[in-house]
Amino acid sequence: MKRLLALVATCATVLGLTAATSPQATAAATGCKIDYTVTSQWTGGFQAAVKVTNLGAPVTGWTLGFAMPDAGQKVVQGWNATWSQSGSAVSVAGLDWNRTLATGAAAEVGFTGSFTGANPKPTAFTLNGVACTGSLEEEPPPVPSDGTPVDVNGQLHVCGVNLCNQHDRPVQLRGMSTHGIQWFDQCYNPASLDALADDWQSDLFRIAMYVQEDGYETDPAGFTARVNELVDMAEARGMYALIDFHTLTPGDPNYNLQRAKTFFASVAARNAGKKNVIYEIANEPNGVSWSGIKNYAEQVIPVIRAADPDAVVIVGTRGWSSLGVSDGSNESEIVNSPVNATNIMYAFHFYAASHKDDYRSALSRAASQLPLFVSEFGTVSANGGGAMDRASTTAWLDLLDQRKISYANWTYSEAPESSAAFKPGTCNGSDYSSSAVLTESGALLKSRISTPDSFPTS
Ligand code: IDC
Repeated sequence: MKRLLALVATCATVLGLTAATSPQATAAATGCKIDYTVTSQWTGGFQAAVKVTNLGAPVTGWTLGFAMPDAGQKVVQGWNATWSQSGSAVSVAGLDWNRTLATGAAAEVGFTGSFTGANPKPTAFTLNGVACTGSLEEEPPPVPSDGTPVDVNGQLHVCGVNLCNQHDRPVQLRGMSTHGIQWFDQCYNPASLDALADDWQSDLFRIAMYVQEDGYETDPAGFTARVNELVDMAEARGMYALIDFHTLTPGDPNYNLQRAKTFFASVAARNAGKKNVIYEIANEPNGVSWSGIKNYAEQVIPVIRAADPDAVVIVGTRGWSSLGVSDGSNESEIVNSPVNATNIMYAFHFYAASHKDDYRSALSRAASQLPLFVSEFGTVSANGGGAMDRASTTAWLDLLDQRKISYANWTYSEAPESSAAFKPGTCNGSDYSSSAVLTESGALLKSRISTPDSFPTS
């Protein structure tokens, strides 16, 4: 017995020394759990999601290791971490914004890979060198709640940095934005809205009403009436309607201040009794300071509140709704000088092929301080075209899901550009449901939006 104890003591000393000299000495994880899912697979390639839950002490910096059992398996591109592979060993290091993991907290990373033989699940997962032997039990899939998104969630409000439902619990709305309704009005009809609600299981329908570019300013009464019609069509299908006053050029929303007051006084009075309406007062301010935007918001919000006191209002941010990042600033200008109003959120927009890790860091940082709503984003470049960036889009959507940040994708339309969900010509027909009418971006967004919601019901 004595000999055994001595042996244990020697081992402990050796282990202690090893820990003290290892580079991960500060990160004392004692265990971890892995959820590994192949999210899609095609000939020779696949995409996988890896969720690592830290079951040990909090870590401030982590490296996830695993082995690819088949010699043909290679990581092609990874996200939400720095990825490397040497032989069969894969090493995945956390980034600035996800490097801290409290006990019980999880990081979600993903990658696309290639394979030649079989594509077996990786083995020997470790977190900072400690084996991930935590239970590999599948979590029960979220139970879809009965009823439409509006039935289940009712009147929304802002609580802390979250959007909350009628049970005062955080929710994430996932949905689509129209293109400019002055150009693609034919795409918004009973069949296309049915497809959005039923096939896409969308929670949200953003109505992009441009103000210039042949929009609202050319026919205020006509555009106001059309927006109201679209609100009703969303309501009839249990979806939230986001009324977007789509200012873009000129970028200073104050240019449209009088138009905004007239428009919002009208739509807020008309829709005050509805539970499904959210107001977005300025799409993408640009070439204007935060104080200019704040000044605009503090004049428009009271007009809305006077008619519809309890609706959530979204305020656009500096630098094309980038929280100032695209102008070389950041969220601190808002944190230090927030809009003087309650029940508001701030817009953050991104285009996945143009905006990557530095924008994700900014969003991640800002999300713990400000209520954020991604009222527009694209899977492509900021000009609405170019190649879809699957890896970056997936990284973004994983991050938004993790933070329960609501989003609307640009666009639910047949515009001849890669950001559109439908192929050109779709809106001349009546099929909005088959996969044949979807673009690459449409197919990706439909697959993300149509997964079950797990809205809290109490
Ligand atoms: C783009 C449309 C394009 C149209 C242009 C006109 O995709 O067809 O010609 O507007 O202004 C935004 C804007 C949004 C842009 C989109 C893509 O909110 O209006 O739509 N984008 O450029 N911000 C970043 C990208």
